[in-house]
Amino acid sequence: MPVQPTREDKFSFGLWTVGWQARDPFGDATRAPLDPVEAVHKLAEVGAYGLTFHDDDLVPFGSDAHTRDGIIANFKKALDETGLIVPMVTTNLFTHPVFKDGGFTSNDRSVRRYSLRKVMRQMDLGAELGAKTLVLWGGREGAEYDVAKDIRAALDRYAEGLNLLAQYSEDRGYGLRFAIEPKPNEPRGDILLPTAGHAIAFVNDLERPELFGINPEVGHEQMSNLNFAQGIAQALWHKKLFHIDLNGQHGPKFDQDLVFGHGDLLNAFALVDLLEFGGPNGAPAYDGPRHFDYKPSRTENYDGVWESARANIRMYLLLKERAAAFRADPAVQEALAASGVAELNTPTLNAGETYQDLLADRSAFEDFNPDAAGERGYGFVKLHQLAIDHVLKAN
Ligand SMILES: [Mn+2]
Repeated sequence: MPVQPTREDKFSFGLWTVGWQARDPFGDATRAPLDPVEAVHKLAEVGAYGLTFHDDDLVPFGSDAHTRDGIIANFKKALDETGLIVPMVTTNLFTHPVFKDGGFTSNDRSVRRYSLRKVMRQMDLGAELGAKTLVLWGGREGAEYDVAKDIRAALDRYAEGLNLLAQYSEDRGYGLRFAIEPKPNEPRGDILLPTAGHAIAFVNDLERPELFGINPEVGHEQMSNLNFAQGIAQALWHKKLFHIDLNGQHGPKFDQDLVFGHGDLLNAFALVDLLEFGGPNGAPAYDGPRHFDYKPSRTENYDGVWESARANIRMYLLLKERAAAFRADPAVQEALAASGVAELNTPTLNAGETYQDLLADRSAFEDFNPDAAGERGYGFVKLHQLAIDHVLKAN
């Protein structure tokens, strides 16, 4: 199956994904460190258009200024040679012991001030490299013990920090958009802003809500047993889908970070169908990076790492092709009509109709026959089977 990625597909990878050395809580690294310059060249080869990174992915924590400048210069050279861009950057506020109780929401005020400075420094670098989005994954912003964290105070400090960063971006002319990445737990026992819904509600109460959206990750929502495609649809409805992390997960358990589509395949199909064809008249509903945030399994050597990077792209493009075939199939269009899917777009009231008009409409209630309407079969199972037939290319 020819599935050749192009730059227009906007596939991007985190440097921490392919660069993950596969150290886990039970075992040592199984792979040698990856030089960021090599990562740039390999990702260009596999068909990515972009590379993203935490500050410490590129420049090891604690490097002196001279070392930092050298690493950044080499990295920029590799970007120039390959044409890869940096659409998004993010900040590591979780690895060093100083962040053990969080960054923006640590009980220790000095840690909170240090965290803001660390993010501002990464914003400077991101803006210099042309990044449009700053992702904030607050993996340490949370608690294990309810009595040890004042959640409302923590949310005050979270908001205080984000408001400051937005002001900084605007004053410096960086024009960054900020995307919160929700996750329910891991590494903290419970993490603040655990789901897409929590994060959307939170960012709408910030000083500049228009600058803030979310960066939902497939596995993170599925760890909470939520329907990812449905959550993305809601994020789109709120105009808050600023970025997306694609990967795979098998339901509520530890964060598996599998290749995209290697978990819940049918939900991945629904997601790609939504992103690519869910806009007006079948246009894409999202035009940002298709960003893979996965971890090449610990069993893989570097050949397997690049194979798994390719697998993410292949899965996405195969599902896009399958969704296009699903949409184009006359039998599907017939089944969609029989199921009344498009009927939901018709407003429940007529144009200009008031509740007085509704009360006066006897056909809506007095003369309505709920028993007859209750006999309708919606044909959803047939429609869903047609979708699966297309995923399996069985039609
Ligand atoms: Mn994850």
